[in-house]
Formats: sequence, structure tokens, C-alpha cells
Amino acid sequence: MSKKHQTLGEFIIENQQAFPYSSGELSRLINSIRLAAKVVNHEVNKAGLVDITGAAGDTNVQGEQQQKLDVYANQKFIQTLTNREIVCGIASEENDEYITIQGHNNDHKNKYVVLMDPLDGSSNIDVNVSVGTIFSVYRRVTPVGTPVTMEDFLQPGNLQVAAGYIIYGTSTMLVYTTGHGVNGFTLNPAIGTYYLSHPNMKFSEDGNIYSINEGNYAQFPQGVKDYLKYCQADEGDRPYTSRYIGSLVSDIHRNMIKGGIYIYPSSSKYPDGKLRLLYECNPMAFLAEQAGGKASDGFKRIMDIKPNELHERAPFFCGSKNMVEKAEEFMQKAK
Ligand code: AHM
Ligand code: MG
Repeated sequence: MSKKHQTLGEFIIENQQAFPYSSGELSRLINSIRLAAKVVNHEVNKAGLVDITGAAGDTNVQGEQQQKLDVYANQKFIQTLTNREIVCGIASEENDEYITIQGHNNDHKNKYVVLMDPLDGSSNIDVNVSVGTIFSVYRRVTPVGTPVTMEDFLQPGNLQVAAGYIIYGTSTMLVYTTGHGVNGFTLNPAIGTYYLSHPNMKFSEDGNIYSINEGNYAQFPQGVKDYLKYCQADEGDRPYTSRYIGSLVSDIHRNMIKGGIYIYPSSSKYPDGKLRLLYECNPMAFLAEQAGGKASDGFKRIMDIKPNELHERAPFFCGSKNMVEKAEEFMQKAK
């Protein structure tokens, strides 16, 4: 079939045999995520009406409590995944502890765990800037038939079987990988269907955009300061362009399409960086590598870090391969 008018549903069916373990469960899981994303998209698109319909915490005309959008998104994703007998556990930025899903027959027979940030960058909603959902999927390591344990969640990123993000932007897109490249699908909201709009997405090897919160410059490690000076130097193809939205999904999405590097380094305020390893850095790292890019903590591959806790943070350098390697060079020199 011509890829041009392919829907996400058709793409999933056509590529099912290429998925790891290909029992159809992973396809159903992606299907659940695309469904929840549509529901969340509908709500996010109404965010600007909040002053009319009531702010978070208010009671609306139907007598219902208005919810914060990140809480709403969290509930929708959890509900959708729980109802579908695929996932045995969920960890979310919104929940301190992981959630155990026993399944309808209380038999803990489901195989996958999902780790997610249901609405990343939610402080951007008030100013009508794009936000996103980020997700990461692993096969459980504990035996089927028993409740999940922390061990199932604390797996290194190199064991992910799928990862992706949804960007609620001028268009809503779902971008994901199951380890066979990265594909992007755009939602036609009129009919609720996602179409393959960005097949086989790739980070260019070199890029000319750098994205970092430069306001924190004084608190950055010397290697990052030196790399920033390099980006700004008037030499060869430099200075590079500085672009920072402050919404991880949007910054990575733009850089994947245009070529660039995203950095959230350690700083005196955030000694381990700000971003969360399990549901922000790892899924973005999997996507970046599948798109021919690179993701590092400044010294080593993000996906090789063995996590110790659910909400662990890591410094994050992600994007076009040569740019990340150059930043690593500066980090190493200043060590
Ligand atoms: P959040 O999970 O609390 O929304 O924070 C994560 C966000 C990312 O989307 C973004 O890249 C980063 O925080 C921006 O942080 P800062 O404002 O410090 O630059
Ligand atoms: Mg977040």
C-alpha cells in the first residue's frame, strides 16, 4: 500500500510482525495510547476556555469539579491502559508510587509495564504553547502470574520495546518507535484518525540549532559553558541558532525535524539535571537513536544507565549525532 494515505491503524497491522514478540499485545498497547491521546487532545484544545468554563479546583455548571489538565491526562491514560488487559503496571510522573494492574481475572497475566509523563511541560498550557505526553514500554522481568515489582520498572533504557510521544501542537502528532525506526502520525481531528505524515524520521548528523535554558548559564558545568561558547562562535557554519521552548517534547520534535541538540545539564540548582530518566530521558533517547541521533548524560549513553529509583533524574544531551559528540568532547575536556 502507498504509505501516503496510511492510517496509524493500518500501519500497526502491517508492521505487527516486525514488533518484538509479535503476539499482537504491543499493537494493542499502542492502540490504547493513541485512543487516550485523542481524549486528552480534545481536553487540551479547550484549555484556553478555562476562564469561561472555570479554572482548576472550581465547580463547573454541571456541578463537576474542574481538574488540572495534567491530572486529567494522567487519569485518562491510566484508565485506558488498565481497561485493556495488556499492562501489568504503570509508573507516572504524577504518582509517587507505581500502580499494579492485576487484570480483570486478578491473575496478573499481562506482560508490559508503561512509564509515562502524561502531560509534560504543563506550565506552558496557560500561554498556549505546545505540550506533550511521553511514554516508555518494557516487558516485565518478573514472572507472569505474579504482581509487578519495582524490578520491572527499574530497567535500563536499552531494554525498552517501544517509546514515543504525543505533541499537542498546531497539529496533534503521535511519534513512536518499536525499535524499527521512528514514524510520525498526524491526527485529523475532524474524523479522529491519525495519518502517517512523517515516515522514517531522522536526525540529520549535523545540525545548527541548540536548545538549552541559557538563563541558568552561571550554574552550568564548565564543559557546557565551553560548548555554548563554541555554538556561539563566528566560525565555519556557526554561530548556531538558539531555540528553546521549555517544553521537552516540542524542543525535541523541532530538533528531530530540523537538526539540533537539546541539553538539560546538571547545574548547581539541579545537581542531577531536571529531567526524569525513566519517562523523559529514556524514551527520548530511544527515539533519538532510532532516528540516527544520540542521547547522553554528557559522558555516557543514557540508555545504559541502570536506574535506582522511579523518579531518578539525569543530565540530558540529545539530538544530532555530531553535535552530541562535540558537546561530550567539551564535557570530557573540562572534567
Ligand atoms: P515538567 O515535567 O515539570 O513539566 O518539567 C519538564 C519540563 C520540560 O518539558 C522542559 O524541557 C523543562 O522542564 C524546562 O525546564 P526549565 O524551565 O527549567 O528550562
Ligand atoms: Mg515532565
